[in-house]
Amino acid sequence: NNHHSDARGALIVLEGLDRSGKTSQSGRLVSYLNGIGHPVESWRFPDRDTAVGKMISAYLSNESQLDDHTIHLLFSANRWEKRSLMEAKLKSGTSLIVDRYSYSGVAFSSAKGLDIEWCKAPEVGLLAPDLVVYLDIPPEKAAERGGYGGERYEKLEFQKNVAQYYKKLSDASWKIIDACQPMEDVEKQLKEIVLDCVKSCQNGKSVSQLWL
Ligand code: Z5A
Repeated sequence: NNHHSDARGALIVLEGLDRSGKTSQSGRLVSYLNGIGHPVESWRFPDRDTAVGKMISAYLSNESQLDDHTIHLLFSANRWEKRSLMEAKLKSGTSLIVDRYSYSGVAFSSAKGLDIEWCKAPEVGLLAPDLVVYLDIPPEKAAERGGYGGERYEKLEFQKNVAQYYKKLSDASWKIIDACQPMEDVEKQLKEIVLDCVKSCQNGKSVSQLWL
């Protein structure tokens, strides 16, 4: 156990299209890190349990209608309401594996036609991830997995558009994993990348803020 007093947790974000495997892989990562004695929690955005999260959930399931700007700001608010808890967890040495974050916020809203800079603005000041892993899958392949449910964004044409915005947002620091591989292969690659990141955060590197 190399968890010592000044060690902080790592903020690790998984991004990717719907059905790319984020949920499956974050579960596996958490078991792995716990198994080697590293404190870790699995988080996801939207967090549908908060008051804001309930509004988002109703919107996604088409039970309510909202203006595109309004829902964008709610997604962002849903991250802001978790910011201080997130920071406290990291400071206390717990790593967070987060299924979707600001990049989903910007990619999905921009794909609807909102200005990308406008979309980034409310994210400024949120905690910057130590690592972003993009689970890369062609939208057509993702659509074949289990089939889309009835949620608002689960449509092939829209997912193709989202993929383009993810590309615009990505930079050289992102780790891209081919998400069409068998789950075990994706898992193996993820573990290596994530372990490196967790270790690098234990050396006192401070948490920075979006948007770089
Ligand atoms: N959204 C937004 O607009 N703005 C924001 O700020 C945020 C989100 C944060 C809800 O997200 C929607 O909100 C989402 C973006 C938008 N809309 N869309 N699309 P969510 O997190 O609630 O839902 P999701 O992440 O899109 O869906 P998901 O179904 O949870 O996908 P996933 O986690 O990436 O995949 P999975 O559940 O792990 O796997 C899906 C299926 O594929 C399942 O049957 C697996 O067994 C299978 N699978 C997974 N990996 C493999 C491999 N490697 N091979 C074969 N089969 C696999």
